[in-house]
Amino acid sequence: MSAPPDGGAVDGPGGDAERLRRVAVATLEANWEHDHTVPSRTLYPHQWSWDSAFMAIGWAHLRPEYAWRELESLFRAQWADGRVPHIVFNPRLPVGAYFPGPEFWASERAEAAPTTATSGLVQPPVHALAAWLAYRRAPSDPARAALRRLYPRLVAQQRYLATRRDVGGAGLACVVHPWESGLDNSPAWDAPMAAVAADEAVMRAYRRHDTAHAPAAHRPTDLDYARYVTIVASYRDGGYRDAELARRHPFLVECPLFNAAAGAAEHALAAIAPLVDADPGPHRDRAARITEALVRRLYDPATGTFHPRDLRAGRLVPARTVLGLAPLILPDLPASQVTAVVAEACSARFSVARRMSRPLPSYDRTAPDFEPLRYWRGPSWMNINWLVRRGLLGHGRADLATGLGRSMAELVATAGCHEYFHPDTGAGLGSPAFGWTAALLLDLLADERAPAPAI
Ligand code: 9WN
Repeated sequence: MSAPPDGGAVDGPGGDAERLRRVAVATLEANWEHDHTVPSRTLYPHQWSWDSAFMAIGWAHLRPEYAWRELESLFRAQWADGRVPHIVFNPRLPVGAYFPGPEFWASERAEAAPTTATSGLVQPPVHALAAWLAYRRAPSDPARAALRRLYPRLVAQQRYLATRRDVGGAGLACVVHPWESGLDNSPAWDAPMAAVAADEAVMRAYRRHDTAHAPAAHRPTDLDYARYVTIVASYRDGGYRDAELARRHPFLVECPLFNAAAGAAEHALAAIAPLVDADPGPHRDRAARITEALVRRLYDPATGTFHPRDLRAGRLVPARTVLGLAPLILPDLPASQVTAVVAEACSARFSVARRMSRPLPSYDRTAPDFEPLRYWRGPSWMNINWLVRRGLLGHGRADLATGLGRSMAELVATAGCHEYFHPDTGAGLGSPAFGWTAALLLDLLADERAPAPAI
């Protein structure tokens, strides 16, 4: 698909948008698995937490009932303490379908875990936003009934993060593993990960599944994996309990994307509350507190962007990654931070513009260690672009959101529903039939036809 010369919508008279929509629909349908959507049949054949939220946003355009089945199946695996696990394992799959599998996580040994095998980590809490967007896209009595069932679970998810995970005591949740951020090997984690003592030899005891399906040069390294399993083992061996994390856990970071998602969740819950006879007031208060804490703890006026805070080292991580742009999704982000972060997005580091040839990379493209092929260290991803586009729209930058949206649609039109993309050439990387790429493309195409209001 070539860019419309007049800057018009992607669904021009050529019918490209319809072709694109069909590709997305076919991908999503092919990844549906009895009550959820797999991110990828090969690389990630189980249910992932934030993927499911993005899938629900896509299903709302196609089969709204699947959006609710998707979210409800995920929340059936919610732990008694409120955590929503980042992987829910499909018991029908053979051992070895994914590493680390259920035998490594051993969730059955943890007090708060459900009977279904899950991981013990979480992922960015984008689910309340997804539930709200799915409802708004296709309101109905069954949708409202599903919202009513989900609401207390969404509230419990937020409570878990706001209490047990507020290790820094300053009103932000911390992630205890890079997998919790969703941006596993982002350069944002290099400094805190370097402090995790791990021996690459640990990996001799395991077989990585990912490198059988994707080139090793596009994936995290063996040393990354050695640290990933070491951090999980430490958490798991303490029963995945969060008490005393500050004293004993090797990786503790306040992430701007994770906390922006938590803030957006409170805004979404405030919108949902009146539909389920609940009080929106507490959600509005919590949303305001999260935004205030994000600005106070994670914004650096010297760089004009947000950075993760490494709680063990007691400092902000200097890397300028796309995580720093995520607070744009907060409708109440103060104007001075909006201006600064939009400037960061439009800088040579991320190149957002009214007319842009490629979507945002995941990392500062001017950094010497920018790696255009390696996973979250450079490639472009649809979910992050989708979030930033929402943020731009919400802050009155429809001009930039249009440029970004168009570059996203063109990328998928050329390369297909890949997992991630080379940020310069646009070549498709990772899994070729990736769930959230398809789901969020459907949302983007619908939004281009009839823009939805912010939250
Ligand atoms: C570990 C499923 C998940 C995404 C993450 C992405 C990747 C897993 C992996 O795949 O992580 O959770 O095996 O690399 O980084 O964001 O949710 O699509």
